[in-house]
Amino acid sequence: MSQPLRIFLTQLGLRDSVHPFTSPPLGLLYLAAYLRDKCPVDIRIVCQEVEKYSNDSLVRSALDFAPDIIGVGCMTPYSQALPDVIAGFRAAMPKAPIILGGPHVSAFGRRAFEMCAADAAVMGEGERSFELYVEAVRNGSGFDQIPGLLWRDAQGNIISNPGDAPIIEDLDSLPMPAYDLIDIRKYWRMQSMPPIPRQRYITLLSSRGCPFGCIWCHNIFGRRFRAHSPERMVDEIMHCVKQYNVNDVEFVDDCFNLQQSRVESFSSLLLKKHGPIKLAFPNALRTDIMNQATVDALADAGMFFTCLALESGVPRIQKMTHKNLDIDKFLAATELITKRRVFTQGFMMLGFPTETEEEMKTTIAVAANSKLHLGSFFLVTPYPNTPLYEYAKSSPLLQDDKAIFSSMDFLKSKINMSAVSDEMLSYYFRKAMRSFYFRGDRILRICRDFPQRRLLYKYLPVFVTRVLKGFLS
Ligand code: B12
Ligand code: SF4
Repeated sequence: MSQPLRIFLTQLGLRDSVHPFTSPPLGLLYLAAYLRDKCPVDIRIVCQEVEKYSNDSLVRSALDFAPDIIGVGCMTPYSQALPDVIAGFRAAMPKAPIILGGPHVSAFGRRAFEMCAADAAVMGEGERSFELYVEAVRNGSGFDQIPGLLWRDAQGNIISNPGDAPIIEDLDSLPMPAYDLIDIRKYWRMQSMPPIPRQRYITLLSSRGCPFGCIWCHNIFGRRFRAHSPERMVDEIMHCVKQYNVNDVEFVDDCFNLQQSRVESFSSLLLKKHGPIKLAFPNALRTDIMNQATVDALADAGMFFTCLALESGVPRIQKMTHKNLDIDKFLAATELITKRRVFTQGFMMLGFPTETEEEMKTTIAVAANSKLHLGSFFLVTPYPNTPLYEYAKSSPLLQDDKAIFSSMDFLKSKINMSAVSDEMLSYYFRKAMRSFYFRGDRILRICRDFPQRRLLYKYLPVFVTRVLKGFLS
């Protein structure tokens, strides 16, 4: 048997006050689990954010491992570090090929690749392409047969292979994410997506792809919905309960509840095989397809927190953005969910193309009058490879790559496509917080339903800052 290849996988990112959240690097855990099932490899995973490594320390930690291949993933806000980090890896380990993947490269494609000196890049789902790349490095067989791969030839020319990155049709055929390659306890000491103190959770992706086609949305996993079976989901949870004493599961699907029957079968199987366990949905539930049966099934199985994405309270904008959410159904489902004392956080966006002042006021009012406990308002931000980005190209800011990278943040986007001035947009962005939180009934419901009431004091400074932001506007 050949020597195992040594593979260093890292996710770039530095924690700051704008991005105070972290969760396990599920993409790298899937890649590692898949690869080690296929061939002899020795894999190390280093999450820059969790280790609090500077770019130099990250390069040193790779050098200590002496990898044969380096794989790097990141999201767009950290992508400005890519050229330096890749140059550091290259200088320290000139023989190790460097491959990029993950959300940033999936969104920016060739432009992300051109900006740094990596050897190859995968756009979209990574398992199969990464396996093919590692095989090609091992066999010295060349990269031109790997569909959709971007790579540099010996002369440094960029080659873009035809086709798309191959995807896994049967998700149950994927091994469970390689949690054994990270110290999950380090993540438990950090704040995850739900604004609730928690310990002993894992992140679970039970499906890939979403058919809804909102114009701002990423397309990492395609528009076709593929899902794990309820059996596999329950097995994954029970495995982590046994191995890591987990008591809490955080779902990061794009649309967990697309198939109601799968949701109900999962909930009843979980209850049968394990009993209720804490379930959080910081990203994953679509409200206008929820009904009493699914709400009850999830609440009985342990759902204690969910995010619910309204985005806009205006039917014209729902239609224009292809989100097509039925606002009345959103409000009805929010009520059903909060009646079960599940803590909720709404996601709203301001600054859609052509959005007027009246429409912003409507969204703020719909959210403020809803039964949501918490509300987060974001600025509409056009990411490449989305229809919204095509629209936004009319903005002069999009001519400049630097401006694009520094603008790709939902909290401080600099690309205003709405019908109001920058000042007005900024005013309503802050006013939204005041209108949402400065309500006695909401404050009472937050105090009553917060999942860890004795720790609520920890979040008081956050609430106060949010409300004050509105007053200071
Ligand atoms: C959980 C999550 C987070 C977590 C952290 C996730 C983590 N540790 O990776 C937190 C809460 C910290 C977070 C924060 C933000 N997030 Co977020 N997040 C997600 C979410 C919901 C799930 C991520 C996940 O686990 N997916 C499952 C895994 C299996 O998929 P994956 O990571 O993409 O990995 C696959 C491929 O990308 C590829 N791959 C990944 N890495 C690598 C590396 C190599 C070498 C290769 C070959 C392949 C490869 O293979 C993997 C398996 O197929 C996604 C949406 C989604 N459905 O993916 C958004 C998403 C990734 N986030 C997004 C954004 C924009 C943000 C924020 C910038 C939001 C903001 N405030 O403005 C911040 C950024 C903060 C930061 N730290 O950078 C965007 C990213 C777009 C982009 N161009 O970067 C996404 C796609 C959602 C969206 N709205 O479009 N997020
Ligand atoms: S429903 Fe969510 S995941 Fe699906 S396209 Fe819209 S924003 Fe993306």
